[in-house]
Amino acid sequence: MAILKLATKCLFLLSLTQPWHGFAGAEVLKQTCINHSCSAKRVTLSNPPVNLWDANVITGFNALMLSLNNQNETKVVVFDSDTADFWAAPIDLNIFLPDAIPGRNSSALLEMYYANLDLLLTTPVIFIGEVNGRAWGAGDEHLLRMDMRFAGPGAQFGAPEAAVGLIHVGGMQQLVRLIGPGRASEYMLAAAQVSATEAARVGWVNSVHPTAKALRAHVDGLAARISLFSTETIRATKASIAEQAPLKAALENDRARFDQLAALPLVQQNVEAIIRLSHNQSKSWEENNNDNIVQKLY
Ligand SMILES: *[C@@H]1O[C@H](CO)[C@@H](O)[C@H](O)[C@H]1NC(C)=O
Ligand SMILES: *[C@@H]1O[C@H](CO)[C@@H](O)[C@H](O)[C@H]1NC(C)=O
Ligand SMILES: *[C@@H]1O[C@H](CO)[C@@H](O)[C@H](O)[C@H]1NC(C)=O
Ligand SMILES: CC(=O)N[C@H]1CO[C@H](CO)[C@@H](O)[C@@H]1O
Repeated sequence: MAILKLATKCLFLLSLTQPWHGFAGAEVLKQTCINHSCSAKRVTLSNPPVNLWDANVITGFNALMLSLNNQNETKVVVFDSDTADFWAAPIDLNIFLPDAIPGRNSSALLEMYYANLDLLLTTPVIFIGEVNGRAWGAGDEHLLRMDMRFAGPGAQFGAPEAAVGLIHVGGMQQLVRLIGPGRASEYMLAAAQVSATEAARVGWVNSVHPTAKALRAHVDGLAARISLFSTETIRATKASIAEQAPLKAALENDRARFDQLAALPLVQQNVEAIIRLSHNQSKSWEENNNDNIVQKLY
C-alpha cells in the first residue's frame, strides 16, 4: 500500500531510462525517486514470495551497483521491499548444488555475489536499508554492508548459517563492529532470530519506528536531507567512515572459512536436507527459517 502511494506521489518510475533495464533480473529491482532531482532514490526488491537472493537478484543487483559507479547524479539509495513479510531472504541454496540452475554458472554467480558485497562499501553513494520484514542470511549480509539501517515493526534479522554449518560470510565483520563481539557471538553462534526492537537496542539497526508509514517518513526525510549537500562532502564522509571499516582481507579470510565449511560432506547434506524439508525454500518455511532449520535438522 505504502509503495503504491509513494509511486503515485513520487514523480516517476525511472526504470525505463535505467541502464540495467533489460538485464536478466531487472524486474526484481524497481526504482523510484525520493526527491525532485532524484539524487535520492528508492530501489524496491520485488522477488516474491520471499525475496529469495537468487540468480536474478544477484545479477540485477550487480548491474545496479555498476551503474552507480562513474556517475554524479545519485547521492543516496534506499533499499526496501514490496514483498509482504520479507525484506530479503537467504541465498537460493540451489546455487550450491552443481548444475541445479539451468543456464547459470554457479561459481560465476558466487563471484558476483561477493563483488556486490564489496561494491556496497566502495561505491561512492550512501546506501540505506529500510527494513519492515525479514532480513535473513544473504539479505542481512547486504544490509550490514549498507551505510545505515532502519526498521519497522515487522522487521526481523538473523543469520541461519551456523545451523547450516556455515558462517555469515559477508556480514560477520560488520556486525561485530556494530554490536560488539559478545552480542555477535550470541546471535551468530545460535542462529538467532532477532526482533526489530532488540535489533535497535543493540545497534544492528539505527532505530525502529512504530509503523511502516513512520519508518518511510523518517527514511525519506533523512535521504532527502543528505542529498541537499554536495557530492564531494557526502563521498568524503563515507570515505572517512570507511577508514574504520574491517579490511577487505577480512572478507577474503571469511570467504576461505566459508568455502572450507561448504566443502564438508555434512554441510552438503544439510543444504540438500533444507531444500527438501523447506519445499525449496517456501514461504511458510522461510518465515521462521532459522528456527525451522534448528527444529527439523537437530
Ligand atoms: C563526475 O564529477 C567529477 C568531478 O567533477 C568529474 O571529474 C567526472 O568526470 C564526473 N563523472 C561523470 C560520469 O560525469
Ligand atoms: C564458470 O565461471 C567460472 C568463473 O567464475 C569460470 O572459471 C568457468 O569457466 C565457468 N564455467 C563455465 C562452464 O562457463
Ligand atoms: C527451486 O527454487 C528455485 C528458485 O526459486 C527455482 O529456480 C527452481 O526451479 C526450484 N526447483 C524446484 C525443483 O522446484
Ligand atoms: C518530490 C519530493 O519528495 N521532493 C523532496 C526532495 O527533497 C526535498 C528536500 O528535503 C524536499 O523538500 C522535497 O519535498
